Amino acid sequence: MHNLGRTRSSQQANHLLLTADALVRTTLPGMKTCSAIVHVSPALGAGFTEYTAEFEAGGELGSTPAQRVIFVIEGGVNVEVGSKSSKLDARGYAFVPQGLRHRVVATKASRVAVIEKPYQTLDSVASPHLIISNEDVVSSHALTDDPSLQVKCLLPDEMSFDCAVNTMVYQPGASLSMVEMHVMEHGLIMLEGGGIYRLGDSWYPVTAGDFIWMGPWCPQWFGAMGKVPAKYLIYKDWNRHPLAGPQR
Ligand code: UGY
Ligand code: MN
Repeated sequence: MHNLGRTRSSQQANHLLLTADALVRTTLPGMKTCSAIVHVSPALGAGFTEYTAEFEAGGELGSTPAQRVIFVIEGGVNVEVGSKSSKLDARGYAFVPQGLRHRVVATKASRVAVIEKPYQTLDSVASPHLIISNEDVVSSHALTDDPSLQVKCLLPDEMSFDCAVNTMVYQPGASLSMVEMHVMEHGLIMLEGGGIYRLGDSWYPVTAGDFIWMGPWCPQWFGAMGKVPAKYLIYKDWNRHPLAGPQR
């Protein structure tokens, strides 16, 4: 089936929308029975890379030169560090500090969001620590006092972490209260539902499975539409002086 050259995907100077019909799979070094859909990387000017890893049962990620966050969208994986193995089911996640040797091995066919970012050290601040958890046990808070927009911060609010990874859930009809423009960039995977995303000077219909990159100061706004809540996983660089990077 072809779409006569049409797609919702769009690449602009300060943002990218990738939709399911336009995704191309590749294998990254070290991957075993696993493929990657690379959504964004420094090739586009981003200070991080984000990909969806699609595992067969027993499949495995390769190593990374950076710190790594994984979030299980579907399926299950084991995160092995030394002799310890931790099982992550759907919505399970892990933060692995840069340089910590580990394995990520799927226990069944799985889809996992992977975010990797070179760590920016901070004088007199200890390195961040390994985290193994599940989104279900993280408490949420309302954004800008709007109970219909709930945020869960998956990483601790500590200066040792140079990035934030959050989930955001919008009830149908809920929206960001303002058009945001900020120094941080975002990588975003729509997990459930959909709505309209304003990026730059364009408004895009978006749905579960879409990926969005927003560059620094990309004007952004989202309104949830439809009969089910819209939910996304969102990354941003965080806790560092603007003159400190990121290294691109
Ligand atoms: O954390 C954020 O900047 C978030 N509110 N941005 C967004 O949802 N586009
Ligand atoms: Mn934002």
